[in-house]
Amino acid sequence: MPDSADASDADCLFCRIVAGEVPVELVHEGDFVVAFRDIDPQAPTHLLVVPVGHHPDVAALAAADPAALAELVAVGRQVATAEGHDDYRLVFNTGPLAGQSVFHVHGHVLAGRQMSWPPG
Ligand code: DGP
Repeated sequence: MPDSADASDADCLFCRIVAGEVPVELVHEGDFVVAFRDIDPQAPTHLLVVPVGHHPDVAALAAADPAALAELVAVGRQVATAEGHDDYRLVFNTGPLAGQSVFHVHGHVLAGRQMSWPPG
């Protein structure tokens, strides 16, 4: 799987979403980060913040392009605030055991209900 800011994987669902090949409800579209509504929301607000470049997980993104990770975190806050939420959870599932199913890094922005801890 490619791991550079310029690489796009034809088999990667989120690369296809970034390319506009799979329809989603976009809430943010920038040069480096996009955000869209999760197809299976786990909270009243459930958005995914996704870098345009293909990186398999958040650690890979941090190593390859820390500025894009900083932008992704900033956009996470921006889209939560835009939906009226000062409080939100930003989650990066990393690896199958942690619940990652799409191997193009994405932050889940969850808000609008009381969150419990520990997560399941
Ligand atoms: P994770 O399991 O952490 O890798 O999260 C992947 C998320 O992606 C999951 O919450 C569901 C979401 N998802 C999967 N396919 C699609 C899709 O085609 N459209 C949208 N909007 N979300 C998707």
